Amino acid sequence: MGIQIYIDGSYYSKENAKISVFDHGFLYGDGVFEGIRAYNGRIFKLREHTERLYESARHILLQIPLSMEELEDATLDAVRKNNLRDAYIRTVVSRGVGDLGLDPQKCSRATVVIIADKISLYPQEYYDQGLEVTTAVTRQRNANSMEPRIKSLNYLNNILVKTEATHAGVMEAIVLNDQGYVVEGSGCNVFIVTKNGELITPPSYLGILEGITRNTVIELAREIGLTVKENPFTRHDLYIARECFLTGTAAELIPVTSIDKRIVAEGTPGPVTKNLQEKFHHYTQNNGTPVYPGE
Ligand code: PXG
Repeated sequence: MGIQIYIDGSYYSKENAKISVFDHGFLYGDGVFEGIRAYNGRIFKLREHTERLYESARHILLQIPLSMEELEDATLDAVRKNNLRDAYIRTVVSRGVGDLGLDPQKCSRATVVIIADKISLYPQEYYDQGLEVTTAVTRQRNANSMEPRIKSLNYLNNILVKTEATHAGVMEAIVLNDQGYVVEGSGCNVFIVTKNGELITPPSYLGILEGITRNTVIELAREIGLTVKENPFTRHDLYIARECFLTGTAAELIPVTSIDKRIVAEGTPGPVTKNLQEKFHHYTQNNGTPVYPGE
């Protein structure tokens, strides 16, 4: 039996999990989402993801027809229903069915979808040897028009960035904002280690999605005594960094060993990156909301 997908309180097979073409999520990208992981039978940072979803929804005046607790229960249930221990969970809340006009008030009820599936991991060699990346020509969308802190269904900018990476023959591209500051990847956050041994990541006010993996890595880094700063930096700082890595729910913590064909330091993952990878792995295996009773 294939996976069972939650739509508005009922479960459907993959073939039958369908949404109306009049849903404004489809017509306009009007909605919000989360990508969440479960490790070893526990959902990682469930409360943080749920809060971010509700904050994104709040900004766009989208009423989620469940309380936070109800949505968390539904998320746990969707993982349980599919007998998963390690999972990738995609929660989508779209504006719902309306007419062909823009007006969200014509949509009477938001649609809630939870897809819990097996994770397709990045190949192990990326974690061990690191990724080659490029910097994208596409800039970050301006926070005055579409705030990057909203995890909305409008991911076209990110898709264009990902396409640039693919065309360059690499897995990920790093995005700058309209002022030339480094912000993030197409679906991940960016860190560098400077020659002073400091860990730097762009501050959220520059226009980034404030990653939950990012925030966890900042905490873990501080616990081991590293100086962590949320400071703006440019492409030049990327090129002269001693280490660089990406973080995200899908990527976890992946070293970057080449940027626009410039080798990062020795071209192999550095000691700070490797240490944090290990700390992060340990953390994910031992924290989270249990999916199965008695665990
Ligand atoms: N920035 C952006 C733009 C993202 O979409 C992150 C940072 C990292 O945030 P978290 O909370 O996951 O640490 C994301 C993550 C994928 C994928 O398949 C990733 C994301 C969304 C959709 C797909 O890599 N978001």
